[in-house]
Amino acid sequence: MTAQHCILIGAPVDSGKRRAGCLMGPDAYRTAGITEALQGLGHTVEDLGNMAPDAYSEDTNDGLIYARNETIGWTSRLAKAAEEALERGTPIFLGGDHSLSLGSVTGAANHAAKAGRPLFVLWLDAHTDFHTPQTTGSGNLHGTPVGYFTGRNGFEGFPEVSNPVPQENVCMIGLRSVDTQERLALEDSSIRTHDMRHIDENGIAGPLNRFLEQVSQANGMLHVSLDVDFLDPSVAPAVGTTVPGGATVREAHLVCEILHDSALMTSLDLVELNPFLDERGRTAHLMVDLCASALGRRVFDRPTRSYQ
Ligand code: 5AB
Ligand code: MN
Ligand code: MN
Ligand code: MN
Repeated sequence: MTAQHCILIGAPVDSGKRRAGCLMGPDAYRTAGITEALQGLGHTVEDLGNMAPDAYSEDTNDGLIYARNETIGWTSRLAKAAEEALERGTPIFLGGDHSLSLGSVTGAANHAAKAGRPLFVLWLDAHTDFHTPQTTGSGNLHGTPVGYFTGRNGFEGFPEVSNPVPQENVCMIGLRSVDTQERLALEDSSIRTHDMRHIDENGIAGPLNRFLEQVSQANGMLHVSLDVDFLDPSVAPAVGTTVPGGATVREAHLVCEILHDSALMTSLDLVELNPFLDERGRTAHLMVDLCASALGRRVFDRPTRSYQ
């Protein structure tokens, strides 16, 4: 296994929805031993501590969109953090709610553009997060990151997306709660969507391997965004948006193990953990274990799969 330089970026973003608690996520991951787990696999770990948003004008929260300006402040800060960290290692964003991915993914896309490589995004989530501030029914921006980084209209006032991720470079797995507006827009797009029924009928490895094949053939960089609610709430209760019927512990580990064997993942988000809702740290521990699988923890070695 190749040792990597893992750069932990604490992103205590709590502005993407009204229910508070994700701001405790980064410290919960540290308490659950993320640094030690990665070091134990032979990686070097640099913890940048917790970031703060760029300066923003105060939110009034009298319109539909909740904490818009604060989220804008986070977006510009985290985009810079992603771009800088990718110069030196593998950034791992410790969330924070999913609105942090407006920043982490656009920063990764800027880096990839400078490196002359395409960026691909694997979205592991119950939701598609494909809203724009115009289509959202809840006004919660954690439901909009994919809309933003693929360059949809309607994000006036947000940092300009200089390098939108092409729709055909986005693959979603784990879907089981999609709003009508999102579904209509997705049907009109070339984003690859795999709902839980597809996983039930065909297994989770097939769509993932097909996507990784595509990443490899394009010599792409790969950003992985893991939302806690990708997992079934019975095994991962520490999340505000529980949707039954999610991935099992083994399905999630298999995804991470295959990701590791592919050697294609270049950055990672761990998002939506709300430690306030956890049961004795079990969700935080599971997320740390999944991160470890993605960075090389295994029972026995397997021959490395070549995707060329
Ligand atoms: B998450 C919903 N589509 O827009 C909305 O957890 C849920 O980051 C968004 O995936 C869930 O509010 C956002 C109903
Ligand atoms: Mn999400
Ligand atoms: Mn760069
Ligand atoms: Mn979700």
